[in-house]
Amino acid sequence: MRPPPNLNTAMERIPEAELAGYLARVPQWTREGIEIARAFTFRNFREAMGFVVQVALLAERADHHPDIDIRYKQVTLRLSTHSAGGLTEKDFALAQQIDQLV
Ligand code: H2B
Repeated sequence: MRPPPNLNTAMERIPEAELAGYLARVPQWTREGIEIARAFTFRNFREAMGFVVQVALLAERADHHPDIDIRYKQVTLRLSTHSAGGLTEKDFALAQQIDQLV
């Protein structure tokens, strides 16, 4: 079976001057240094975990994995491209897909 096309694609860090444009596409995410982060609050733990599972499926499909902090019904996601040491298009693409889940 052929791997998804984004596998093994070298991702380059987005230059500082271009970051504002990318951030404008995901206004609910906050830049925190070399990461972008967003906190989500659900009605209960069950709904929070349902969301986390959906994020996990997206992450596997993209071969790109957010840091996930689960605290009862609040989930905080942090995205960064470890291999690039900062933010790449992969982070913003996944953030947009995650935004569509809620
Ligand atoms: N997730 C994130 N956030 N950054 C990465 O650099 C990364 C990843 N690398 N998920 C992937 C997996 C890499 O380890 C595999 C081998 O493609």
